[in-house]
Amino acid sequence: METEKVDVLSGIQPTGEAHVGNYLGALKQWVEMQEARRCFYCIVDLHALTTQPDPEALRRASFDLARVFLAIGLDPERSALFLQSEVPGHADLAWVFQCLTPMGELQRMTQFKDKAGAQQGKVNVGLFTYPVLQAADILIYRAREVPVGEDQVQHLELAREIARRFNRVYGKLFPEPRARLSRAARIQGLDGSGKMSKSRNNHIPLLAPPEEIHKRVRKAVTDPQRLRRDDPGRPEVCNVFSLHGHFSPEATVREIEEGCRSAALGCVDCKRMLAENMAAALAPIRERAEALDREPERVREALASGARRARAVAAVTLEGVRDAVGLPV
Ligand code: AQP
Repeated sequence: METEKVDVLSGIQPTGEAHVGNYLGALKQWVEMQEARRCFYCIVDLHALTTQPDPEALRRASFDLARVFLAIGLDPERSALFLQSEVPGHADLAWVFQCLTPMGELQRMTQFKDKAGAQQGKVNVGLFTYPVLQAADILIYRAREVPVGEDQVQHLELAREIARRFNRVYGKLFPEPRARLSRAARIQGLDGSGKMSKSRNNHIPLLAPPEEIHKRVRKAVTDPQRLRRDDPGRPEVCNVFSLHGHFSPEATVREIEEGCRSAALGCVDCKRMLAENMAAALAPIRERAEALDREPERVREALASGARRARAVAAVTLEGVRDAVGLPV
């Protein structure tokens, strides 16, 4: 049985199209991390069930995300790429963890409060226990590092607490995983309302063609105090400027900063430059994704081999857990 050591685990939900926030906040560093570490990356389709997606749409979104994994440069020979639901141990371990987790700890989760608030009392139990399943996703591989955006730090703290509690009650089995924040831990949405996310429709899809990137960037909110073309702007509060930092060369970023402050550069031109640079940076990813559309078997094979590796590691942990808690092994 394979018992490879897993350094890094991270996951992403197949609830629609991956966007620039997901890419800069998480996916980009997934690729960097696979250079020196053993990484497991999963598409968390069980988590997606909390939104009760149409079954066909869920299957399609899971496949599309796997295609994005390969298109951004994740290498299935190095990293295990798989669907969470293809490793049965995640849900089993989540149950054991649920029995160790006080309700009060889950009630404090800000993501739950945000999402439950919007659903006015109709919120499902899956959304409530979501962070426990997330803890199981990580701990079943005894992963030490979890690259995430800022929105996930609280969930990771809970995973650490669950690991400590399990170890205290049943004996040491789990390491405490660390969050690894990227330089782009919180990418703002284009409407300036908070983080970039699909549900707020304030995002730029990672595979958007150049025309769509231009269209979305054109509508982006900028410095609210810059009302006229001749008003000097404040780059430090401008979301378009902060995106330049991820897509434009350093020298251009400096020129934009000066141009904005002196009003020599208007928002229209600044946005056009951003859209052009973003489209150029993302073009190779979109082209690789289009090529993979013509070779879907490459995507399916990557997922199948990833799931085999993941199941092997998960089985070892689960056996240890069953033994520790008193279930037959
Ligand atoms: N705006 C963001 N900035 C930085 N990182 C982000 N991540 C998500 N949004 C941002 C990071 O992407 C990874 C995958 O997260 P996810 O599966 O939870 O994606 P998501 O949150 O479902 O994306 P959305 O668009 O925010 O979904 P909705 O709107 O449906 O809730 C994580 O590492 C996350 O931190």
